[in-house]
Amino acid sequence: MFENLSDRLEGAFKVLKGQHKITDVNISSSLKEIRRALVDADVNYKIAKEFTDNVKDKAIGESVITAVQPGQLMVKIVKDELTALMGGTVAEFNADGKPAVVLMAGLQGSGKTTHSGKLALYLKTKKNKKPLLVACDVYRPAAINQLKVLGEQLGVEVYTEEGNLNPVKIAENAIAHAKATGKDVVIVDTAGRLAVDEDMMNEIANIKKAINPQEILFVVDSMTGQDAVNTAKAFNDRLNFDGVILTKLDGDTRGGAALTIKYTVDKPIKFVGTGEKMDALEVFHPDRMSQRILGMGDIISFVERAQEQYDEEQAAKLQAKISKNTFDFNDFLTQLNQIRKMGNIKDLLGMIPGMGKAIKDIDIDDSSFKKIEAIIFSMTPAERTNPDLLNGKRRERLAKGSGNTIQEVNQFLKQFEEMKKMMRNFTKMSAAGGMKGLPRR
Ligand SMILES: Nc1nc2c(ncn2[C@@H]2O[C@H](COP(=O)(O)OP(=O)(O)O)[C@@H](O)[C@H]2O)c(=O)[nH]1
Ligand SMILES: [Mg+2]
Repeated sequence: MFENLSDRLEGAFKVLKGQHKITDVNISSSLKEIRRALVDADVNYKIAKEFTDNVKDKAIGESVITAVQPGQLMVKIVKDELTALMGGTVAEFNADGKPAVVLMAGLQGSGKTTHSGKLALYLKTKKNKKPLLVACDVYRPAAINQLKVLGEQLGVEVYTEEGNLNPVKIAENAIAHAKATGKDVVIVDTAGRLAVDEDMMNEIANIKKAINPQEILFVVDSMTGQDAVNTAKAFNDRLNFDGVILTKLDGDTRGGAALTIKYTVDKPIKFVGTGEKMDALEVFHPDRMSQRILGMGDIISFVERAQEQYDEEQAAKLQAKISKNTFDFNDFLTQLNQIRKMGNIKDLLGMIPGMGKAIKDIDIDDSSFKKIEAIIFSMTPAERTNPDLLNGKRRERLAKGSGNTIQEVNQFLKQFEEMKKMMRNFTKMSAAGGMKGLPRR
């Protein structure tokens, strides 16, 4: 996410490295770099210019009174300004109502249907709501089907009227159905077009008028950069929407849309989509996002994500196994799955401060896990619980069975032993209450 921008900004701060004071001269080359970085991230020039003007004002004002290094000071000021540019604080998503009605609007392919599903799951699991999904993309049978499949997968009812080509009527009927069946949030998925056109705008405006939604969410593909911002403007002029869902952030290396939508239409980003899976939805936090952009990581989101998936009981068992040195390959598999449930590995690691940069060029994905899994799956139950059994002959068999080379098997087994050792040290350390417990040599 936003790798290009992160790199470029880092370069801009380097200009100030080793300088003891902010001066007109050194700050102006740093600011120029920041401005270029923003423009290359697909931020409109006028916004980029205003941004660096603000940063300059603050930097010159503060440098007189503060003793911190100019480079660090700039990072802090830029972080605060990025946060402000993206809206400053978290924008409330209001799902209270009897029922609350949410209207999804946006171009075709922006992610409306996918995010209708994600939102339903979010409301169901995190807000304890009973959502109803409504298929108002009536022109393509495949679109109705797509929503039905999602609903089934999520255990959320989907309201459809096959053959009815009047989305306004369907939406009205759906709300009546929601009332009759005790649903408290109605999420209306609509049809998009490839580009902004009058028919589409009329249709969505008519739906809005008929059902009076309390949240109109504009769904937009972040990878389209400036275009996303222009489309947002067109939709907002017509619909006066309440908030934005910025999708496909997992594929966005530049960040222009995330940075400038709020500024341009004065409507907040409420959610971001970070993947195709149904749980790849995050509430948008401007401050955490600017920290991520500046490579400071987002440890809060990381911990939250971990806590959601964390099973206390399992963790206690694991702890015991580690300290008794009986952690085996079965436990390892369980751990792998636990991590996997948390989402895209690379995104996840990128949230740890300093890690994003370190792993930027390394290929970490599901397939590296699959390799390891294949080795473990090739083991007999006895081998899985007792790694010491794995002599040369058995290792050869594992290599053949898993489609790896013998070197790869050896390497994994070595890593496994090292990891075990490390985990034991960690548990000893925490048991002894911190650094005191570090193993002595
Ligand atoms: N990587 C990624 N893909 C997404 C995301 N949101 C949607 N997609 C994909 O984008 C495509 C279009 O999404 P869809 O919901 O059908 O768009 P719609 O036409 O607006 O309803 C589908 O292939 C989705 O799987 C996201 O946040 N990340
Ligand atoms: Mg759709």
